[in-house]
Amino acid sequence: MNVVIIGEKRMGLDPYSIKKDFPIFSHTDIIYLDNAATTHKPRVVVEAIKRFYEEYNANIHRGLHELSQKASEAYENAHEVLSKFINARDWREVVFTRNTTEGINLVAYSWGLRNLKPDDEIVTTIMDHHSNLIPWYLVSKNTGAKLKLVRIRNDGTLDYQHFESLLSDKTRLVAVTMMSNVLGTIVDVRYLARKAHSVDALILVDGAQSVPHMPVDVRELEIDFLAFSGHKMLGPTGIGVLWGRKDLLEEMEPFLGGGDMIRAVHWREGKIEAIWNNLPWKFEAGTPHIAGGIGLAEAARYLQKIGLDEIRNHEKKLTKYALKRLSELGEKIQVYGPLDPEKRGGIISFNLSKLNPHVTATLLDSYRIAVRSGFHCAQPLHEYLGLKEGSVRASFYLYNTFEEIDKLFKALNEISENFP
Ligand code: C6P
Repeated sequence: MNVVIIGEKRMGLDPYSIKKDFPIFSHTDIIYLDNAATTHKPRVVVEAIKRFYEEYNANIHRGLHELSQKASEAYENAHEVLSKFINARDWREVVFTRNTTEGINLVAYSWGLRNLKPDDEIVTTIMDHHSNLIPWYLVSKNTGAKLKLVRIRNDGTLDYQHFESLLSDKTRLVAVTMMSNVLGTIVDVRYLARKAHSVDALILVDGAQSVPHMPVDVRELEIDFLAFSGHKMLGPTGIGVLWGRKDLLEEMEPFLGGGDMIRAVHWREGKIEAIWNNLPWKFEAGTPHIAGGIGLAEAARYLQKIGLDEIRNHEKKLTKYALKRLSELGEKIQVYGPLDPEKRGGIISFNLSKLNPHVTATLLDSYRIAVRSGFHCAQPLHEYLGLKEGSVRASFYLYNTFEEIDKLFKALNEISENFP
């Protein structure tokens, strides 16, 4: 039982019992606060992958034999599970990619390069990850389209007024993160989607940090594309999702060419003639990460069983508590991002005065606390904030406890006393 219920009242999830579902926590006592980088895997995910390799390993869509049929069915079913996870209309709108980065690049190459012209504009934000900046930078270099960046306000939230001022009938795409991997800022994607559509632009959402931590419903958000990674939501590395509106995916040309993305290839009058496969296979060229897809579906089932609302609530409480404890360090610490836990996820970046973030992270490691330090693949944001050396980042998930936050506080307090 991972959710504590007293009488009829749900008391939130129990991270101590959740920890027992994760084999890694019986092998190490490290306090893991690096969940924005990647997350641990519950036993059910590891076992689903093991079952595939041990019991029905085969290639998909390439054999009439029993094993291939079974593998194909499980892999196709994984698309269905993920489509329900984000409330897509149709499982065929779910394309398995390697990760968020590949999903965004797929749209950049298949849609951006073919559709954008020199007068067009792409709007993204200063707090976006390199994965949602560089593909659009490349597209703008290749097409001449202009790239515009929305600022953030002093409290770390998106400057919606600035966004509106950048939007015009030249805007063809809004590419935006739903949660900053540095500030934890949650972006009102539905609002941006409505505004983008009002000027006939599309909206692509980077869901790498939001999809694992809160309910994300592509229909309710009224968005056009959503990319996210399996490894940040308890699934394996090397598998991710690009969801796209079916009519858009149908219109787009394939990203990669090869096996399975093709229905037929003919050699006629000295020329190749190719007919693309149906969605989603049109965008899944070559043998895919079959075990990864199966493992990701198991991760999604596990998260749904606990409940994304429960997870969001737990992280909100952890964040509120962590912000309070860190504020006890007073002048010795600078914490970035919104102070209101309603406006942010379980990601807190900070610096201890005068200490290089890598030094702080290394010292925390000696306390057996895992955090990340540096630019977190969001260097423009750090430059915008004047943080030349980057920041230290603690990021939480469903298995983190208040006790662990106390230990983080204690360690930071000792470090700041030793290195005033
Ligand atoms: N951020 C972090 O430590 P990939 O690497 O493709 O799975 O995810 C890319 C990505 C895209 N958008 C956001 C908002 C992200 O946070 C990430 C990954 C990790 O912050 C690794 S750099």
